[in-house]
Amino acid sequence: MTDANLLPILFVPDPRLRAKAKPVQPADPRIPALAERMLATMYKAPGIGLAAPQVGEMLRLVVVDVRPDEKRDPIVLVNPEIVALSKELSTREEGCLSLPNQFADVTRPARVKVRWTDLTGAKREVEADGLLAACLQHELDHLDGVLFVDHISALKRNMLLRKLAKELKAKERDQ
Ligand code: K1U
Ligand code: ZN
Repeated sequence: MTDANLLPILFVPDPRLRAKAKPVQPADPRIPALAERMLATMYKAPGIGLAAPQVGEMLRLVVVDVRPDEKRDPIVLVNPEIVALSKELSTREEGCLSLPNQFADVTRPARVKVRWTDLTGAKREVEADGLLAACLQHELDHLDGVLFVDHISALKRNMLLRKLAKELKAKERDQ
């Protein structure tokens, strides 16, 4: 896949990152090519996940590969849903391709069960922990307009958002 197929990633404060995405209709013919372009964009970034609203497509579609440096093992999730969350919590540092160079410790349920439809139309389910659990929750949040900064204190969030705005402005000025 050439760079021409890469999709531009939206940055905060683009309002599309705060909107709720719509369900993908069964057998929507646009989905396989969009998922392929999202995967190429995610690997190039590089990232371990990408949700369709981050590339301006307001659809409930997510791609994930939590081991991008090893043999590629992508997952494409159409209309994913969280069906169970553990009571136990876990904290890890998160970043987001829509808030470049901003990181914060985020506390979320340690384990998650997610159900989705794959590109063949089959129903799939996974019980995840560790990085995959955090990544799936982060990506499914994007489908509802929720960002990782919504899971941290208002003080840290405002600091991080101000820092991001300053860095993006400087980048624009330097171009
Ligand atoms: O949704 C996104 O913006 C992608 C984001 C996902 C994510 C990161 C960390 C915890 C939960 C979810 C990223 O991929 S940020 C980049 C990143 O974490 C990474 C990139 C390359 C190698 C390893 C990690
Ligand atoms: Zn993100």
